[in-house]
Amino acid sequence: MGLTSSHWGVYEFVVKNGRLSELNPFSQDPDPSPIGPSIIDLLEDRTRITKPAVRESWLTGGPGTATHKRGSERFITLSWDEAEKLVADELKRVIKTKGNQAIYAGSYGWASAGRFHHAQSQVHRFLNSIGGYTSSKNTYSYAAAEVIIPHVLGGNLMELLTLQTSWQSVCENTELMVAFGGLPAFNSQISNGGTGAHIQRLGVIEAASAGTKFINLSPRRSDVKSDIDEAWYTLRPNTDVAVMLAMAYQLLTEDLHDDYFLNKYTEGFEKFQAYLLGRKDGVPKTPAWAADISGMVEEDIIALTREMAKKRTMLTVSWSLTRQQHGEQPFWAVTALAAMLGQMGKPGGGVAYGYTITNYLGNNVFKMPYAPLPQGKNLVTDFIPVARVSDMLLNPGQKFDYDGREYTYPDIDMIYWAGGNPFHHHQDLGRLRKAWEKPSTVVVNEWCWNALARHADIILPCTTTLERQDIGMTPRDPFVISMDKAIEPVGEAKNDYDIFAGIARRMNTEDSFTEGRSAEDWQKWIWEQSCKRAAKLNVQMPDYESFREAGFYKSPDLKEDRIFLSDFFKDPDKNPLKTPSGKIEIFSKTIDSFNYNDCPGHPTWMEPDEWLGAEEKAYPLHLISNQPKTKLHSQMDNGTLSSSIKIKGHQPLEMNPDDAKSRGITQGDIVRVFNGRGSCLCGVNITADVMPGVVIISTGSWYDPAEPNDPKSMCKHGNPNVLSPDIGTSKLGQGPAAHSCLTEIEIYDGPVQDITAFNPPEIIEKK
Ligand SMILES: Nc1nc2c(c(=O)[nH]1)N[C@H]1C(S)=C(S)[C@@H](COP(=O)(O)OP(=O)(O)OC[C@H]3O[C@@H](n4cnc5c(=O)[nH]c(N)nc54)[C@H](O)[C@@H]3O)O[C@H]1N2
Ligand SMILES: Nc1nc2c(c(=O)[nH]1)N[C@H]1C(S)=C(S)[C@@H](COP(=O)(O)OP(=O)(O)OC[C@H]3O[C@@H](n4cnc5c(=O)[nH]c(N)nc54)[C@H](O)[C@@H]3O)O[C@H]1N2
Ligand SMILES: [Mo]
Repeated sequence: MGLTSSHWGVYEFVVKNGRLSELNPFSQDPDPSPIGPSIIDLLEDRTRITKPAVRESWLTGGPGTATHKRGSERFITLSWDEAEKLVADELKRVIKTKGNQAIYAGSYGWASAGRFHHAQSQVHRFLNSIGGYTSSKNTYSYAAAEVIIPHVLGGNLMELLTLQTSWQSVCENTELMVAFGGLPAFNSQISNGGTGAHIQRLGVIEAASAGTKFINLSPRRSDVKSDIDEAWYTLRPNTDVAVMLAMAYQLLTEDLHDDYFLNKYTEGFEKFQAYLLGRKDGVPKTPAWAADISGMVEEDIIALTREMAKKRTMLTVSWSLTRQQHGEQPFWAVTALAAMLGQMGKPGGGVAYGYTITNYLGNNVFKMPYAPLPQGKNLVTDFIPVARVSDMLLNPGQKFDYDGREYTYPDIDMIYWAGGNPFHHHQDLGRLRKAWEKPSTVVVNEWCWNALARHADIILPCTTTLERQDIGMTPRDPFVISMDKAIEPVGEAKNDYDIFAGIARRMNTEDSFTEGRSAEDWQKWIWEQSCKRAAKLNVQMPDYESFREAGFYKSPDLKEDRIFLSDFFKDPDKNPLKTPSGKIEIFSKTIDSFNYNDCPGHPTWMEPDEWLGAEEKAYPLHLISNQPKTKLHSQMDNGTLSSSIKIKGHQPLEMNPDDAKSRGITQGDIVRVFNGRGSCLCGVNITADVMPGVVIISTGSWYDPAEPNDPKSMCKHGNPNVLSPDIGTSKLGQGPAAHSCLTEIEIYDGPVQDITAFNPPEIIEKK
């Protein structure tokens, strides 16, 4: 018995005869996620990587040999001694001949919960201890918002999200919640760094029973439909901004906007007003105009706007709205709209950048100042916006724009990835595979033979959380968990920390990486530093031993209800925002001065390249690739829960009955989804919960090319990223734009395709 923590929840584990046999919900969790127990069958599954291994051509020919064979070649096992030496020598070679900036270790991704054994922290600390690496900025989750919101509200988006209006305030005050992108309740199973008690779904139910009316504006019905009676209005994907602008127009022309709020708290409204009225481009942003773009009914836009002005209204946006071309605009436009309603800073009103998207939003937690594992200093200044990875690899030396400045892509010769899976998260996987051929060497720490591991030259097997002790600790969650080691490491797997310590030893830099501390020493150090920081806020945390003994620690309750921007609202002179004007920037002089054609100085509707309203469409269906409800991204795709919803082994695709009928498709058919970038096979779920013209493939099915040597190959399994475009949201944010994607679908009548993603590659045991 013991406790373990994951991004999807805390569980009590049971071990029998050295094997994990059960994961049971944490006693403090009122709404546990069923994702957890999937790990039980996977720890010793055939997909487990049990020994260090090297791609055959790389071993025989050296760095840079037959890089087009990455992903399809067999591996030769090595001892840890040999593997550590190989990686150390290769790092030394690259640093000596090309410089540290030639190592790309953006290493984006979610890895595991647990503060010390956090793979990215480990790889970054290690590489900093040997001179640094080319890094990445922002996330795949909401990069466009991460860059635009600091211009509009100041500060940092991740910080602001933790200050969001609490569910309590919503329950007590919100009369109307208008959710662009709906309330994806399944997504709230997750919270990065660990989830002690799941609160989001219960928050929705409680608010609904207290009288909050929920409106879902989305191409898809919300998952909360089984819990509450939400009103659903469909709109074409990527057209929310047009609807928001029309609502703003309606408020303005019916004089329902709050002039006092706009004058006192915002900057540059006149310019936005001129745009709304069409003074600039001759196009008034009327509800009729927006209806034409979005497919919404004009009268619905008008009626909703009037209702919003009358009631205490919370506007909320899904993060998916940022993962589309011009993904900066929806978050800016919704902020401008909320400002016009004049309820920002009032209980239950204003704007939220998402509820139910992850578990910590609106959870009213006292923000504990927990200490991180120190990262050291990265001496390399080169970086990329994270989703520009293929651009960087394909175009060394090329210039790119980002947030008002011009930068240059470095020339990458080595990739080091630990925690994260680019063959899950990146768009246009065919293009990524071509780009992935560029560096001489790819080193990956992984525990399972997913597409990332297969595309490595040197693969180093790491442990999972259940094979090591850690502390589950994040300021976003009230529960700090003493994570126990459940079983011994499987095969020859090692903790990421020990892997890096071993490589460092061979580079004579072990001391600067480990500082002489064991993993347990570091955990104690993190705990003690955290206690000191907490004491400064008058919070007494238990000592390390008492914490370990108790199993978990719960941070103090927050006394007051958190209301987003309430200090600013109460006294904007004393508590100005961190923007140039100190106010909400509806027009931003800074952004305007960048002169970007794809991100002007105020919220603006711009047609995406791929959308349903385009005059000429190469493909007729809009593909949304949302988050998978049965797992976190690609993690445990081969587990029982994820497998349980597959259709003949393929990823399910949701489509409207009309679209199915016109193509002669019936429930459960296997279809080929295709566009100019690629194709994949899916099994069909026909449902009226998706609007006509839109299809949905959740992400996370392990990439499984029918022709492993061909980057453009069809994915047999159903990974939507073979179809999605690899373009930046704009020159400002350069975020990923997976959701601006058109496709076509036909019944698949080729030979039956077995799913091979879960067969490990051929492995030769070295004698
Ligand atoms: N089309 C499309 N694409 C998307 C999205 C979308 O909506 N549509 N969403 C995007 C979003 S929001 C995100 S955040 C990304 C997520 O993309 P990722 O975060 O890259 O996806 P994960 O599958 O969570 O990858 C985590 C990896 O870490 C590994 N791992 C787990 N524990 C450890 C450990 O202890 N050590 C090491 N070394 N490795 C470990 C896992 O096996 C797994 O391969 O995807 C993005 N991609
Ligand atoms: N179970 C589970 N939960 C997760 C994750 C997971 O992998 N699994 N991943 C986590 C991560 S890393 C993140 S960043 C968050 C992401 O959270 P979100 O970005 O909010 O989630 P998505 O599921 O991608 O999208 C939610 C819904 O947005 C709607 N939508 C898509 N495009 C549009 C549009 O143009 N307009 C409108 N109005 N609606 C649109 C669709 O109905 C879609 O189902 O989820 C987190 N939660
Ligand atoms: Mo994300």
